[in-house]
Amino acid sequence: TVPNPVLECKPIIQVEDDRTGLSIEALKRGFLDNLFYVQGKFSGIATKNDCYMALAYTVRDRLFKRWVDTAETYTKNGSRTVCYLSAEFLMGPHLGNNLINLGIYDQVKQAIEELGLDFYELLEQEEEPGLGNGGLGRLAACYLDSMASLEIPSLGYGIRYEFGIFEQKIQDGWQVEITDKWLRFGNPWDVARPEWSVEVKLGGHTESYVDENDRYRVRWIPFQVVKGIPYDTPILGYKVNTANTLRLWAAEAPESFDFEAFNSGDYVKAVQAKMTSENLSKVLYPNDNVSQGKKLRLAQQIFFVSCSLQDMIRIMKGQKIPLEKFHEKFVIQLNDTHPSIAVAELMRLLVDEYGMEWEQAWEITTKAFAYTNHTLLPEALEKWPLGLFGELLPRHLQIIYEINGRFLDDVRIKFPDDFDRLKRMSLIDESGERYIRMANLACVGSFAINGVAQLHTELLQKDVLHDFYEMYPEKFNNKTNGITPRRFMVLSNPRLCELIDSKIGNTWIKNLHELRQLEAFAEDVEFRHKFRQIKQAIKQDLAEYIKAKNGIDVDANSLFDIQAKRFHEYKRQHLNALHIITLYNRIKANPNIDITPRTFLFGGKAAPGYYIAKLTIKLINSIGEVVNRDPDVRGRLKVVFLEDYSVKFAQRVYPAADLSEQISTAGKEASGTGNMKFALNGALTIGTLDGANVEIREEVGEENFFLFGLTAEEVYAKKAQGYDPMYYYNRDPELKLAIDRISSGFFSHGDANLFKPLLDTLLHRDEYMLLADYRSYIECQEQVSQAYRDVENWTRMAILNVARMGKFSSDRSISDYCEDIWQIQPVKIELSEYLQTDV
Ligand code: BZD
Repeated sequence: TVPNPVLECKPIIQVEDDRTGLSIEALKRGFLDNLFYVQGKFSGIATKNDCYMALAYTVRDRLFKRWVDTAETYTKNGSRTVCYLSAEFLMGPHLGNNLINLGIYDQVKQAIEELGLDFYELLEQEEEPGLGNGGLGRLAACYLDSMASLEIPSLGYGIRYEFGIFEQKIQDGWQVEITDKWLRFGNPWDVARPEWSVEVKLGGHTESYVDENDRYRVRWIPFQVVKGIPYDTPILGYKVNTANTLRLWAAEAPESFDFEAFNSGDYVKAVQAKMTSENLSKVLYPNDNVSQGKKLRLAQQIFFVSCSLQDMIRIMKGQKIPLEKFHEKFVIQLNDTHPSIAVAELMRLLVDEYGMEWEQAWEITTKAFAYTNHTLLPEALEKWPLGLFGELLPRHLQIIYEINGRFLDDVRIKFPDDFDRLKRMSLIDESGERYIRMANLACVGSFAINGVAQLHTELLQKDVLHDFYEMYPEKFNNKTNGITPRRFMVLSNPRLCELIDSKIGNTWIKNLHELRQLEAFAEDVEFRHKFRQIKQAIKQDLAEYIKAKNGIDVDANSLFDIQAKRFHEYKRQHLNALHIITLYNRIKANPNIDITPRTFLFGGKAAPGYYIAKLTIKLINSIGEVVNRDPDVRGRLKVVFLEDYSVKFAQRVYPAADLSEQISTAGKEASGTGNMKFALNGALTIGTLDGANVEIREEVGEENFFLFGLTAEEVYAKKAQGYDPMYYYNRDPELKLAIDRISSGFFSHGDANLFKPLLDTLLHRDEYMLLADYRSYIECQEQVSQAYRDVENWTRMAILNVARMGKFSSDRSISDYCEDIWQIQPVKIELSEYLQTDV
């Protein structure tokens, strides 16, 4: 390598205070400087977006020192590093979060206000990177925040989708999808690193050859090569010097690609090839909890996985660590099976590209990977048709055959003559059309396998991954999900935080268990009063937003009953809808009935191809149209659909909830994380014994949780007996009336066909057992309504929920991963003298 004078000498760079100073004056100068030099505007003609950008750069300037020093420390120390591989990172807006984690929120707010600008308006301006669908992508984002806050060296690796999750519009009650052009005004938070680009091969065929040492080798002649360019975003820890990196790959055609076409003058053909390459990082697949089996999706997976593994090898070379120590330098967490092709890709890199023996490569690989499963739903388990797989990844197919052959030998030895077991465990499903089973590959290639809540892990062991549990019991462990209190309390609920801080100080933000000290204040009348006032004020704000956006008047004194999450039948938004109709029917039967006023709020997107989910959105809007204007209701019930639910919007919604709807069929929701965000913000939960609900109830106490419905075991038992939804329909007149009201066309301007597909699934299959749980749900909701009337006791319960949510900090989750799986310790970052700020 050529000596690099810039690296050899290390001058003290003298930086203008405008770049780093934290005084109000310095922040103001920094802002104006960025407005001038980055946006090229003077304040007279600056748009709101110019001001947002100038502010973002002002904050960015102030975090770069941490970022550079963190990278330098890790590089010097050769620190062991967690690589979190995820096809999704649902980060939410960066600006507010960075202000919180840098601890400069108040100063910056003051500086901006002194410049005569509206600080909140500028925060609102940020276009959020919606690079995820829901829980899985948001979990990855919370984990990055906690890893940085706990000073754990880590890299998040994923895809820089040009179009993130679609923007949802509601037209005539239906969901309409609009492309999410989040990069249209530029992204101030990431930095391209073209010097670290890598190439990824796709398609083509393989050849075998004998190398100079007489060894049998395979080489892959690809049909196409794609270039991956990394874009780095700094991930600040909370009140520590650590700033880790989220590295997202964008696809491009390599300059040299198809130069034949260029040379032969077929310019357009060459440019077309460039476009095909760029397609790889064009768009996020908008499905949550279902695998579509599309070739482009597999191409996305190998693309970011191969880029990331090559990047890790580059880092090792830079730190002069021999490749044999790969698993000591890195531990790679697979966020579901989406990146699980990494098992075969690392084998390929080690064996084919670096000439390692199979056995050693396998030893390294199986010590490097750990796999998190996020779902029990069969339709979400990824499997790739063998033909499709082999066309795109011919070499990986051979490697998977080899892994499978050796693995099945092990199974045979442990379980002789158990042929059915071999068929079930094989990496290849040969029961019909042949498929590669990605969960099986992840299980075989990883040293740890975890579920995301206790119940979920138990069900994995009992059912979905039972054979693997019997084969490798020592690999299995539970890691209950968590959420970051920085974004989902400090940033989103400043009023509640201020009240909490006034009683117990602010160290709970780093150690959420300290919220327990609030238990004492549940008995304090004055505290309860303040707590209630805050909730009320937040509800009022949301009511005003709804008035402006939906044109609906909602009463901030009514019970805010919120279900906000992706639309999926297993999450049972339609069970909630049946409750609304039941209350409405009671009012119609007796307009003077004494009913607790409620506002039903729904938010969430449906996968564009998921018809029943979209029809459920239409149903909710149709119910709202009728209920919201019926004079008999007298405003006691309101139904509102909150358009385009996103992280940014979620931050407004959680603090405003009285009641959190967590009503999935038991055994279907792996964990849920919205359930935690609501409860931490003082909502009570109505829920089934599913996912993390079980543990939330355990923590907050059963008297502070509204439980209903069948247990997972009862669900299985009922299915086994032959479940008949009509039995419930015929026996429960209120249920029958609710369903009949829909089918008669009452909510659809007389159209009796509109909701037929939805009702047919309910009455004839009811896979998710809404009818079986209906009565229990309705009765439980009656308890909720009664409880809400006892204002003091409701507040007491809400406070206890907040006080007892300590377990659900993602800091706790990450500490558990560090101890039980990753075997990694924190690395303290000392800030260097490299930048001198007082010139
Ligand atoms: O992961 C979710 C589960 O449904 C939740 O119960 C759980 O809390 C979170 C985090 O562990 N799963 C997803 O969000 N899954 C997906 O979004 C997804 C996306 C593409 C393909 C398959 C699943």
